[in-house]
Amino acid sequence: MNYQIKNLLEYTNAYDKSVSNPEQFWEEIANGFQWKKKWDKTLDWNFDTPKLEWFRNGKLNLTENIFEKLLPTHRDKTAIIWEPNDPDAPSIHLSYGELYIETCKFANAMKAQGVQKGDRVIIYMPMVPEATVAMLACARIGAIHSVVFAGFSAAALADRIDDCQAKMVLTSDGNFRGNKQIQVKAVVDEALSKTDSVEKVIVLKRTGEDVMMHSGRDIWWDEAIAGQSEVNQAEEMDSEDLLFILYTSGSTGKPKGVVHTTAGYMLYTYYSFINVFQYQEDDVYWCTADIGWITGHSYIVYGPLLAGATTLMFEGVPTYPHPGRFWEIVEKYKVNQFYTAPTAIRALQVHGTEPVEKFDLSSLSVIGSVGEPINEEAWHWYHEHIGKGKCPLVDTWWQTETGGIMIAPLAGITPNKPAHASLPLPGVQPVIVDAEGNELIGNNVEGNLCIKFPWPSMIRTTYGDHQRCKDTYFSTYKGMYFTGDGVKRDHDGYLRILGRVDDVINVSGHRMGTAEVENAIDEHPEVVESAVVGYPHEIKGQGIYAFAICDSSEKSNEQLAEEIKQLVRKIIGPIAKPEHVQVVSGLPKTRSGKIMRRILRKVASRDLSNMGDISTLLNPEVVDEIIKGAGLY
Ligand code: 7RM
Repeated sequence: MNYQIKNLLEYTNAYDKSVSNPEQFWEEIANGFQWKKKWDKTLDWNFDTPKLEWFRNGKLNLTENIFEKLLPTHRDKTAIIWEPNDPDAPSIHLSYGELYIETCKFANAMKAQGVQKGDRVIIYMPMVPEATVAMLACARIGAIHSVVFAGFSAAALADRIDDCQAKMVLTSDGNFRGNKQIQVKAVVDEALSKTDSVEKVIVLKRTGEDVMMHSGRDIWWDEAIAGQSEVNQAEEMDSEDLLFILYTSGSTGKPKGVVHTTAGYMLYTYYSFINVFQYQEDDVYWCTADIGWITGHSYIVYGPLLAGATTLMFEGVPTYPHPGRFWEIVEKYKVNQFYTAPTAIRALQVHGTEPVEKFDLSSLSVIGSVGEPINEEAWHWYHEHIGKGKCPLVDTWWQTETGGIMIAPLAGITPNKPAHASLPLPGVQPVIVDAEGNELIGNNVEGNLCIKFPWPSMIRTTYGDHQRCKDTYFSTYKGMYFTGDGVKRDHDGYLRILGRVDDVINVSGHRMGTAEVENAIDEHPEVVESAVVGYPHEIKGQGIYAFAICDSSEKSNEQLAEEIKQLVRKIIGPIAKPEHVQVVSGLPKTRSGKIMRRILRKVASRDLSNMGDISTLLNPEVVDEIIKGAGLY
């Protein structure tokens, strides 16, 4: 694999070059791709406007770099392995040749339904190969896809359709998720009753349930592709033409449409994929994310396929029909690289090691984590019981806005330190700044994480509102991209992400990252997961309020709470001892597993006004329980 770093010296050299001559560094990688016409300026930027242009006037089509470039050598290689929700149902193996045909047919079908270059297409689909086909077909014809997680409500879907004025929606009749069957098409119908930009809906038959088909608007997938040609001339795209929009919910208000463009995103997802995971030609790679998240875009679909990898797509959930399902799949397909989220690890940790030990995980060579800070206990459990102590664990820090992995170990090459994302990838220039924006240099410093130089897959704008992009990311610190995360550079020079900066608690003038306190709480043998927030405290400024999920204990909640307080006192010190510990059965989570601290902060401050939208939560029902448990009813 070209441009794959093989040892520490190569990493250091690549990194140094990427800083001293970033343009030349990325040009060399860009030269390995197929262009219809080469670019005339590699990079044009300023972080004030902000203006971000990579490979100006280059012409290409991303999918030609998966198909036309790779088919001569990869036609019969498996591109996608699909494992269905039901373990007894047949799996699917799609070769690069077959994926190409499916993509072309669907590209032609969309065109026949009136989609043109530049049109927005919403993808609201289950985790099936057709969802990947849909994304690639959009890229093929120059339509801009916006994937919306198929568990979102009609209101959330309608907001997104409306914001980007989508012309088409791709969906299914229903979805299977664990033992649930979700009526997806009905949600689309409801969303479309609130918006008016959508002209056509293409519906994949997945569950076979009865659905309403609106005549003139809705068409079955199979009918749409019937008779379509198996070839399609790829649309010529500019480097900076939009590839996709992906919405991220801000803490309040409208969701932001993060915009990614063609060439830079292509380069960076490819480069980061082969280097972080150290993918080798015959490996089977599996990322458990949903394609509705950036992780699914960059590391199920684009990065792996651009690298000619075999990427596994799983329709179901980790605990169905049993809590060993992930490991069963690893054994079944001899998965080599496995990439998941700390929240999934902790959920499986609760079931002990028995479901793990039933399966042969010896194929694994790299395991990865993404989405939130991974606490040390979960890190060690994952490393020891899944990685058997021999697999590098890549803790990958990045964001929807960064498009690809920014700070992470390169598996087996750069050092692996528990709960540390460690070192930046070549091309990434992180800086730690204090509240005034002064750069903190040297080791043993802690502050806000910014990036001071552009990288190819960075956010270009927020769709339809460039000012919002500027205000959110480029205004806090002049001349820098602000990530919103806190970070520490430890005594060895490795970076540890401390979580969102708005999670920082300040107790009597002592800054404390929520992750630090949570790590201590999680050391308690009966704690499964915890979340801490600050709340206004008369004397200390802020006090610490902890929420903890505890497992099958014979102890009372009061006893557990007291033990947890004493444990934190012992591990971090009296300053970090929570004022309150509330034992809960669940924490409010977003669909990608991030704790919605906003809600916990409200409860902790005993203020239930303006709770905001909780409909996008995975488990809105726990909110009531938490409010009651806090004695607020
Ligand atoms: C890929 C993704 C981004 C936010 C980010 C962080 C947190 C993600 C890690 C992490 C600590 C990690 N995109 N985050 N990965 N924190 N260590 N390895 O998750 O846009 O959905 O979220 O997630 O706070 O800013 S995202």
